[in-house]
Amino acid sequence: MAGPKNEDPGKGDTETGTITKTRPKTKRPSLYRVLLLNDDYTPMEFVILVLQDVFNKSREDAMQIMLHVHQKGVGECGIYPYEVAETKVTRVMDTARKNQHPLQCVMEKQ
Ligand code: TYC
Repeated sequence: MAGPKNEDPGKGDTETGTITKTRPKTKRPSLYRVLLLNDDYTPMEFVILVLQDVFNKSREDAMQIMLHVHQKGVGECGIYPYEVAETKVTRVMDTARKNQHPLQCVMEKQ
């Protein structure tokens, strides 16, 4: 065959064909769902106030979430980065214990 081969037409000597993409080295925080569990003893009004105070819900949203938990057994209060979720769970559990209610709040990785 006559003449030099051109295996990579249109590209210069330094082009390897490898695509490298630079990314900012930021990690997205994992998110956690904060859940409220139903029980037979915690007053509905207490749950509504907790949802307003800890989760910044409107009275209407708090009422809906409380009723959902009351009927279904469990319900979502919000989704947050780990430390925010942990703080909210602690606030709920602390205020429930201080008021001698058995209300339970848990978090789970989303
Ligand atoms: N089931 C409770 C009652 O009838 C109300 C309640 C709702 C309790 C939601 C806990 O997470 C809860 N008083």
